[in-house]
Amino acid sequence: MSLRVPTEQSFSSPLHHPRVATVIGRWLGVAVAVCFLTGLFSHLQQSGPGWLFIPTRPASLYRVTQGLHVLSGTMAVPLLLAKLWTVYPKLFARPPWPPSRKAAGMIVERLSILVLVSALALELFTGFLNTLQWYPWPFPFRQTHYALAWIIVGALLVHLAIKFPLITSHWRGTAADREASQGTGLSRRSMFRAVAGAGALVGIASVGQSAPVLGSIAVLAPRKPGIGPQGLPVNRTARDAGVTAVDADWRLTVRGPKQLEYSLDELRALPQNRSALPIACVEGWSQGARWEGVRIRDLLALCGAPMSSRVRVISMEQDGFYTTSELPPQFAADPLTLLALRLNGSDLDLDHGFPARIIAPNRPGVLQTKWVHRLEVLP
Ligand SMILES: Nc1nc2c(c(=O)[nH]1)N[C@H]1C(S)=C(S)[C@@H](COP(=O)(O)O)O[C@H]1N2
Ligand SMILES: [Mo]
Repeated sequence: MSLRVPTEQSFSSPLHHPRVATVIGRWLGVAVAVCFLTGLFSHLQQSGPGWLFIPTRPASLYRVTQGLHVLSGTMAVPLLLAKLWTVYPKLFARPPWPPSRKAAGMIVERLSILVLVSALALELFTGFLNTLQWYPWPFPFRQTHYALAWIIVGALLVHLAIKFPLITSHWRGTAADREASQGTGLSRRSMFRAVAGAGALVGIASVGQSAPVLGSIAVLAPRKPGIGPQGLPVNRTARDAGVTAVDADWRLTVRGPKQLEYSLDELRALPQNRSALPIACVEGWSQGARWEGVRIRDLLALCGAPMSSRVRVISMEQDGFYTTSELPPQFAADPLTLLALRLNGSDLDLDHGFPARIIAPNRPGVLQTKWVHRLEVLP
């Protein structure tokens, strides 16, 4: 038996045709673009650069963008696999010999594809594991995820530029394309249906984590709507956060022009307001809930601070990524932003941040700080 290294021509299926790569590439391109833009929005919200004004409306904006982020990333996985299958015979194409400008171009192209594919595969894989709240690696997830996103965008632009002539000539199916697709085996149309079907299937199996109507079939969703204390999922329990029962000498401190201190009963005696707002976790799950508590703007007024103040929120949790957060002025002043004491009609469960937590519109879950015991008005 002789072993022969295959050449590009050894793969005769018409499904390796550039027209197939173009069609699947378009779908993957849409998924990557949606994922990138929504991810950028999430990153900017969390890093909060001073120059950026984030509106507080629509109140559910972040819920939608982050739901789309996780959905498009998840759906990109089968699309990427299909795209790779379509083009892998190219791996066996021999560079022209002797070395020429064409060969050099081919090497640059190969390198850009190597970077693109490895960065995208790593991004999608670690991103998906992150939705499962599994961090089996030593590097900081968010920074790495963000850096990889830019590498992907850069490599993708190079890839699109190199392939531009091929993409434009196969953007529409031509008679020659259809001719080339005649063959035995799976038809091109069946392949497109199968790939689109696989994308739709993983989408439907995960979208229920942010669209409760589909919650019951969300087998890929680690968090199911409605499941958790007070009918709301918990991201980090009090126990994991090292927060134990809160006793009677608990006080909320508000530090502004005046320094104020409130016991829980005193907070309950202040004017109470209601907000219907979602928790929208960066990991993709989200759910609306009914909150009740004291408006942050009322606390600003009570401590003599101007309405346009930035507020730092400090948790009783000692160490962890989310022990503090900041409310930019438009968030602190928004009438929907509460120091919530109640959820869905009863006192907060300890896991949801008892005795007091932040809830604000259009805000990533990571910034909805639980177990708040101190507010500081920033100069
Ligand atoms: N102090 C503190 N607040 C926190 C967290 C935390 O780990 N510590 N987790 C945040 C995250 S990631 C989310 S999604 C929401 C979830 O709120 P819930 O557990 O009440 O649903 O709380 C946020 N507030
Ligand atoms: Mo979260």
